Amino acid sequence: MRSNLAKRVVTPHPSPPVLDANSSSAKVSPERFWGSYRPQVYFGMKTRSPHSIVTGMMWMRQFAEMDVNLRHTCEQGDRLHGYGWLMHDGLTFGVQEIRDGDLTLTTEFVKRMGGDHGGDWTWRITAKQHSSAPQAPVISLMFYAAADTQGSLEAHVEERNRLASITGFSEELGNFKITFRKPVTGELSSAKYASYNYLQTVSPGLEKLTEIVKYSLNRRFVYSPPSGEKRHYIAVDTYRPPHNQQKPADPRKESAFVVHQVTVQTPFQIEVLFESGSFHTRPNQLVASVMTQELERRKAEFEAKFEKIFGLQSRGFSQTHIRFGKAALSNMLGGMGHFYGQSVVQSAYNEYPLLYPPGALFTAVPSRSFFPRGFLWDEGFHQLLLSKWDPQVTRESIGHWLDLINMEGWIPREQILGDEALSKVPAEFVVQRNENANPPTLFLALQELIEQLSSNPEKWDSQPTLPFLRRLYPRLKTWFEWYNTTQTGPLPHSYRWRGRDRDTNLFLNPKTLTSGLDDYPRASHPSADERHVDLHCWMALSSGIMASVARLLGEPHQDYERTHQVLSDNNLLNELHWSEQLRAYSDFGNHTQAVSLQQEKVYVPPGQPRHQFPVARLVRSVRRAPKLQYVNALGYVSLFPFLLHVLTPDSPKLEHILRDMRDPDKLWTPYGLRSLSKSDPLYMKRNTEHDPPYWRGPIWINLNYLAVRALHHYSNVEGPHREKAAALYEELRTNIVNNVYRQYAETGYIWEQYSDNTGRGQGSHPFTGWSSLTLLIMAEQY
Ligand code: 6A9
Repeated sequence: MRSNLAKRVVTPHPSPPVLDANSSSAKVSPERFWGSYRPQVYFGMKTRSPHSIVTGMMWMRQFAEMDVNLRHTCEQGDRLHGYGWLMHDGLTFGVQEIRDGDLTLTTEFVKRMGGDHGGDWTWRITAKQHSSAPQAPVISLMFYAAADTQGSLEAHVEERNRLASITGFSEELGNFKITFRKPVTGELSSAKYASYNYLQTVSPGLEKLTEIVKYSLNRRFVYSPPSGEKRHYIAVDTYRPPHNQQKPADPRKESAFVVHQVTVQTPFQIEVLFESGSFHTRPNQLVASVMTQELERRKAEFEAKFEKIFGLQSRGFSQTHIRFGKAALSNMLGGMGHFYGQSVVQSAYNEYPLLYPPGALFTAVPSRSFFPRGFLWDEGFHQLLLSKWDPQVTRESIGHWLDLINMEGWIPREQILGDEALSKVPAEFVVQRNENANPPTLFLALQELIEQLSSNPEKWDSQPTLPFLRRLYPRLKTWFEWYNTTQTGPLPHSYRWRGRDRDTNLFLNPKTLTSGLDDYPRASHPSADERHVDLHCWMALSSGIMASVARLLGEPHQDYERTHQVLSDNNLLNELHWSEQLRAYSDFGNHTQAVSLQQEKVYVPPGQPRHQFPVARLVRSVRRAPKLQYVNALGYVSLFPFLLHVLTPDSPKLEHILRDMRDPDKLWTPYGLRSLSKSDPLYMKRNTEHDPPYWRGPIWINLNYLAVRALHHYSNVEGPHREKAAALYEELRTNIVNNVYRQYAETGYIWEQYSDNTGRGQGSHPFTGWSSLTLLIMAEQY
């Protein structure tokens, strides 16, 4: 019995998967086979396969003060002045700009369909110097192809060290050829002086590519342009593993890895072509002026579609605002990744963590540098934007996520799939526990798909939604049931997030990572007596969408309908969550406000030197015992009944909510709504000495998006608060758009959160996950 229970956490859901096993293959979906699905590198492409041949680019500056400044995976530590997609349609092309010191690299790709393996593509890299320094920088670009346990690569060298092309074969790509063209200054100019080097070796895994290149660098090469001094430069030579790495690699993982290095002075332009062997009817090569024409055509199509969908021009936005809007969309599309691997999971019935069944995930990522992987509740927000551009992307993303559900109805919250993803995560964050939820925001994205379907059922791109929902439905039911049974609270129709930190003595307020709002204040003493108002509202929303989906499919919907009605009952909500004292909605639990972090007392015997004893750490001191009561923290959580439209338009509570929102001593700032009231005792308080405030003041765009959307909603329905909502809508919308835009213009990035004090972007960057919802706010699409 016990062993059966222990297996449940890693047993897949029994219903047929939403996506056929070959749905991402070159045969079934050729136009989405190749893509920039490696958001964790500055520039690279792969196919939507479990073990794709990957291609990518590294670069470094020669003769620089800093010795080796190799760039490859997106790292905040590289301190680039900005990088990201300016245009990307998620399908056929992309244009990215990278600013590294005074160097600007433009990386463009265009795909061309043909043959049976996803067709061809061409990259064009344009390098320019930004400043007017006397010496134009000399740059090395390192283009590479690497296999991942399958497929072969063969290097073709001409003229001494110049790797002219790579030919290769893999099951999914068939035969292919990658050609490295020589650098030119412009499309019509002839070749310019360059030095060439290459590396041909094997890698034990894709996460090791940077290291292999680093350990193969040698400065014995001489750069000697016709009209200049001879200088030694750094280039790939032979790979010599560091001494401490004598461990023999797993031979099954050893895969071909080939690097082409070209060293050349700016300005220059280089093209790299991938040609599929099965493409026999290719009219010409996608290079030079043909490439330029293709790019221009794609850009024009992109512009037209962008304006048609988001209408920024017709809303009177400036050209710079429009460019920002395009970047927001393009980075979310260009941040789509395809991952494959196994989560590490644990249930109460496992002594040790287990490996989840291997699975694929096609998903957007919150941040290319800091968290280039899938996060469950982030994805619902991502798809709110992407569904406007390409609902097929949304169906495929949701399909992939729901195909990762186990027989219990649980989906791991953070998806760390494959060695590359794993290499970015500290060990203590890897294991995912099956008691733990994350807000079911995918229902928000489903709601959007359903609305598109009902508003325009004939539209070609919403037609596949109905068959999609039909396949999704058995899994969706189990997913909803999982929340509705495992996350229930102490009273009927109440809910409680699981997975709160138990080590109460170490944290000012134990975190609730599962809610997505990490350190947002909850009951000071986690217990089974808690009830959480945000989760109540998520369940009200989800049951409503379940009812709509069931109705659309002609399935029994009465139970969902009833649940939705009960959870939306404003009287019940008030009984469970309205705090008269706070005059706001609130969590309830075993709670005291009388807590603070204090230096732990360290006993030093008289006469002993102080420094021989451990440094006192901060621990929580509780001055008054907790009791069952409302938590009375005012912030995002108190807004949920409004944010998710659970309140009826005539609810008298709306008046309080709108007033608190507009109050600068509480939630209002000139840059958006802050996460926690300025008057709350935990406002901007650290949780431990190492843990700065996160959801305790700063402005987050996902919830600001919901707030603007809710204001829009309440200003469009009859009710006593309609005008107030309309006025706030205009103000809040303007504040958010202006600030996120201004920060982007000033810093080159879209950020994880914004300071409530100065509006400055902070946290990880680029963060083009939900912060990109600013575009929907500009476009007034909710
Ligand atoms: C820790 C550090 C290289 C935190 O956007 C993803 C999530 C959100 O879902 C959540 O609501 N972020 C928010 O509170 C970022 C979580 C990052 C955890 C990774 C490991 C990696 O160091």
